[in-house]
Amino acid sequence: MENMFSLEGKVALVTGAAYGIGLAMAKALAKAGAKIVFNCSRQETVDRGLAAYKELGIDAKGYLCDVTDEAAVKAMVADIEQTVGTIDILVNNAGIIKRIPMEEMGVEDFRRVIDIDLIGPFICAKAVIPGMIKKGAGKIINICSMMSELGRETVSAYAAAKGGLKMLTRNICSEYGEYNIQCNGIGPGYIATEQTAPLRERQADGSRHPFDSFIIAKTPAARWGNPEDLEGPAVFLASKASDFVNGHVLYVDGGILAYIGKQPK
Ligand code: NAP
Ligand code: GCO
Repeated sequence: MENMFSLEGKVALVTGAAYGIGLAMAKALAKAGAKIVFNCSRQETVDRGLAAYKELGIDAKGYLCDVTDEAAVKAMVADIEQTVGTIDILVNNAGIIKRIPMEEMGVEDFRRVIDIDLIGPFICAKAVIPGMIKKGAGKIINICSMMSELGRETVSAYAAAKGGLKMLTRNICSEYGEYNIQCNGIGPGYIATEQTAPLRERQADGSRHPFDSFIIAKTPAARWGNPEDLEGPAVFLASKASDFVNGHVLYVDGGILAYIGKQPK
């Protein structure tokens, strides 16, 4: 059974994996035996990630590469294939959110979120698929969201991107399943990272942020997720254990999607 989850000899590219959910998943993939490569769009974040992996005893390779820059992504993948090996596992984790009421949101802001959260995963998947076809196997894991299923105020661009990412996941499954490439999604619930920090900020009187209380009431687990909650799902979808799982989005949300929510006291 253990071998089923082994990633020994595999090369995993985890985009945006300098901290947060990406770092946690990369750490787990490394623990299962994978060689980790990651990229960020800012040098200081690449450096932050390299220091974090060193601290964890993981010999990761970092690239300065914006996932929306197709030429840069192609060059990064070519360099990885030359210096590390064919990419066996791609985790499309890099992503941003802009919380702006739609009627106030500029089209450039909307476009930037779509570029990073949807077109970036397309660009990265397109770059690694030829190598996976040549190798006769591959795993692509797209990091979706609750917003792949649900909307809420101020996140129109993000929800549109993550909804699209769910369908891109299903389409890669449909188009490349015959090459033994499995493409699945992970849909994290509300996870305590820098991206959601504004939603958890303590109020001036020390009380919980209203959104924090809202999420606690909407989650059967009655807690925010931690990046570590994504470790097992990532190893499962990256390993032989999921070779017949394709086009699926695995929600790791503490049960939010199944629950109407607790009646406020
Ligand atoms: P985070 O803490 O904001 O980290 C995002 C990472 O992506 C950073 O390393 C960032 O580094 C990188 N990144 C951003 N834009 C990039 C670009 N254009 N090219 C390359 N790298 C880029 O985010 P997180 O909370 O860990 O979330 C990670 C993923 O999970 C995202 O796709 C997010 O949408 C998704 N997600 C998060 C939650 C949650 O509750 N936190 C829930 C569901 C889904 P640079 O800025 O230096 O590029
Ligand atoms: C928000 C949050 C969410 C989370 C995540 C939920 O503002 O609603 O940032 O979008 O990031 O995507 O799954």
